[in-house]
Amino acid sequence: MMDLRALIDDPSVPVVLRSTDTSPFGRKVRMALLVLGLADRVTLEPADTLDTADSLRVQNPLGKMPCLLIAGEAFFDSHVILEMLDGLAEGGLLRAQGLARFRALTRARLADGITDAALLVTYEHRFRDPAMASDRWLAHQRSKISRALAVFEADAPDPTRADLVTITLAACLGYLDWRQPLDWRADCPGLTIWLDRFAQTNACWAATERTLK
Ligand SMILES: N[C@@H](CCC(=O)N[C@@H](CS)C(=O)NCC(=O)O)C(=O)O
Repeated sequence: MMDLRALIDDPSVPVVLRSTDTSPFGRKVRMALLVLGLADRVTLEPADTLDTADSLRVQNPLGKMPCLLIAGEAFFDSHVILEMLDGLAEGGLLRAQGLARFRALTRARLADGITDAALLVTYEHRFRDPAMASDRWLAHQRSKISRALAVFEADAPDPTRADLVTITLAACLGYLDWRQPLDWRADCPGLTIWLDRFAQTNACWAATERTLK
């Protein structure tokens, strides 16, 4: 069986990312591809998670994007994909070792958890009749977002770097700006500046801006 490196190096092997350009988890992967110099190797193929006929549901039975297809084999979720890409690029996203590595992985998961909670707020509005929306559930999710944002507000990573933690946090904040589950900019002035700095110094930010407004 060919190994991953050989598959990626073989231009006849298709590498496809199933994701819309609005998905915050997909944006993480797209930013990572750019940072690691792998973007040209991957074809972006949008997915519709609500379309029962979309092959995404076969590729990832959970019906979630992003999903990376290498020679037709599916790899998900975004954590797995980033780990795979990082390995291919010999550690460009996460150079830390030992305890520092697990601290960084935990921080990245924290930022992803904000995005997860924000998505649940979005879905509560999207899938439920307004009269049925649970204020208690929405408050529960918003409190996760607030607590986790406070951690980053108190101790933000270096915004001039594009690594696992900063990419994950930037994708998360971009999603909060779009979907507005709460007014994060009012609560987190430091992170507002942080995102500006990240955007100014890392070309992967502008290059992955969603086209849908
Ligand atoms: N933990 C997953 C989360 C992926 C996820 O929730 N993606 C959203 C779009 S941003 C999705 O596919 N939602 C459709 C659904 O939940 O059915 C990851 O990191 O990839």
